[in-house]
Amino acid sequence: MVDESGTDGLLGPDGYKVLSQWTNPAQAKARATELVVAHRSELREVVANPHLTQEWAQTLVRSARLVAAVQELIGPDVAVENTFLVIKWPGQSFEVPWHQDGINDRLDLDPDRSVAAWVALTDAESDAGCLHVLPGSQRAGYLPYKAEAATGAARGRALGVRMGLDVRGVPVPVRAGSGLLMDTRLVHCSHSNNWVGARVGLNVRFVAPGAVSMRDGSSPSLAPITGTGW
Ligand SMILES: O=C(O)CCC(=O)C(=O)O
Repeated sequence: MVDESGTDGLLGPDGYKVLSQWTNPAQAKARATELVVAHRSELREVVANPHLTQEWAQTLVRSARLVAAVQELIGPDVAVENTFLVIKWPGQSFEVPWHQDGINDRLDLDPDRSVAAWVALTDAESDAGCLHVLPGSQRAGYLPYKAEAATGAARGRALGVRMGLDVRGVPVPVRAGSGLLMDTRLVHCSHSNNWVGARVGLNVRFVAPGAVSMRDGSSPSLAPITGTGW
């Protein structure tokens, strides 16, 4: 198992919290239906950074309750560093490996100035490929990772953290319109969707000023949500 001697971080000992009703379930489901219709013909599974081009995502990342919950954690000035839409089609194998949201080949995020949100547009119960988390894993800090196999990388999540085969994690089922706030070091994964309908969720990395360290020394590309310090 991982060494857990580090700090609890912004989200306390478990490293995550359920965020109830950032929007109402009916509105979330209506959006999910539109996305399912738009992407059904090619069974598209991931869309990277929809907040840069798609109005629904620009609105979603500005949802008042979501932004207020993020501000409570990282302060008043908030920007989006990345978004990632995942559609898990029923019966299609799509495993997202154990990973941490705050580190990849391009950058790492200061866990005291950033937070990952996963927001559900459909109900995400255990059989529908909800997130599984390892509570307390954030205390180990960022862990070594490896690139996922080619199919996984094509799906846009290329980073896997090696975990023992016996590590199962805790499923966190949430309803449409709710979600999770996670420490950017929290190890999490999700399994395939064996429910009858598509499971749709958006991952959002929110940052405060100075949270992003780019490996090549460049400036991060951020979408400011609140504040002027950008
Ligand atoms: O939507 C999923 O099932 C996984 C999303 C996730 O873990 C991520 O984008 O970091």
